[in-house]
Amino acid sequence: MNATRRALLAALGDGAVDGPALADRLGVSRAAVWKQVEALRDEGFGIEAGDSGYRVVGVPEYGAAALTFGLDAPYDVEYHDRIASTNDRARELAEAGAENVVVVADEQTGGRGRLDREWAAPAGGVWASLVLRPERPPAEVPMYTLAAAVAVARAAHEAGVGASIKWPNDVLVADAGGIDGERKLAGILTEMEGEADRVSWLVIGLGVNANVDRDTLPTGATSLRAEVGDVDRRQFLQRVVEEIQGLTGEGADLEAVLGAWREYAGTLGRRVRVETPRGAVEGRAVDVRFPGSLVVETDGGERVVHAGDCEHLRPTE
Ligand code: BT5
Repeated sequence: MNATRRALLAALGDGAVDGPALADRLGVSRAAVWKQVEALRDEGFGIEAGDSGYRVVGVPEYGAAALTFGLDAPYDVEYHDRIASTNDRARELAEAGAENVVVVADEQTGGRGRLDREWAAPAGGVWASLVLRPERPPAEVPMYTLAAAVAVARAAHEAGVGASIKWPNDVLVADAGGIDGERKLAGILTEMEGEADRVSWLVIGLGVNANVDRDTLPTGATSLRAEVGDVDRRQFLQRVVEEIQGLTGEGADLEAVLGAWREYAGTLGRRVRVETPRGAVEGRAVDVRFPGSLVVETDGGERVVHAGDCEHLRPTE
């Protein structure tokens, strides 16, 4: 998206603004403003020209301009109707030096989960990948995954779905018929490149089953549509991006993410089995600790797990 259009969307997001003031603010001619306004109309924006200037009265459902309009976070949006994987595209952009971009798709044909598992991503979901370049050590990156899970859980709650987080990155909804009584609503795939002391780039991939039918998803999955009906994906994704920005952006205290995570944690207090690269750890999950590790009380004492696949066990198992 070019800078003029981005600035125009930001200005219109603040309320009605007149042509000359817009031209001034954007540093372009009034004719150029008019041309951009026409282009936004062509994309489905309703823009009224009244006494007080241009005013947005209708926003398209989804897309780059729609997502940029009113977004309270410093992100550029790249939108695709269909793409193999937003994470792959985000990595490409990251490797070329991009920062603060969110790649969004309506549908993915080669969506990936962790460890190269497949991620079903039919049209109607919220499939998005953020490119960040935080000045932090790689060891702190798991906190970004936790923050993303909190952001999704919060947005789901606001949409009326009582979602909880399974350590570290699954957002689940309770359902007696699901796997272990829970169904997966969303997953997060964080990828990065960095030196020993500093992250070079970070990609946070968000997969939220939004306006999709349950029968187009793997067994054990659920969607916002199945839980509460369709949501406004534009608002939902904007909330998630703004929340991630609030939790991890400039000036944020990364450790504070732990408190927010505990609020939505479904794992704490549960019996769990975590498959780690160094074998399975089984016991009661008691806490989460900086930078995102799970503390498990086992028969052999307390274990701190940094990475792995976590399974919630039934109390009797
Ligand atoms: C995840 O992996 O949960 C991370 C998923 C991240 C997807 C996003 S979408 C945008 C971005 N672009 C990408 O290509 N990826 C990211 P993991 O914990 O490994 O879980 C994968 C497992 O979840 C699969 O093996 C299936 O069992 C299950 N699964 C696949 N698709 C699903 C879906 N849509 N909803 C719920 N579960 C699903």
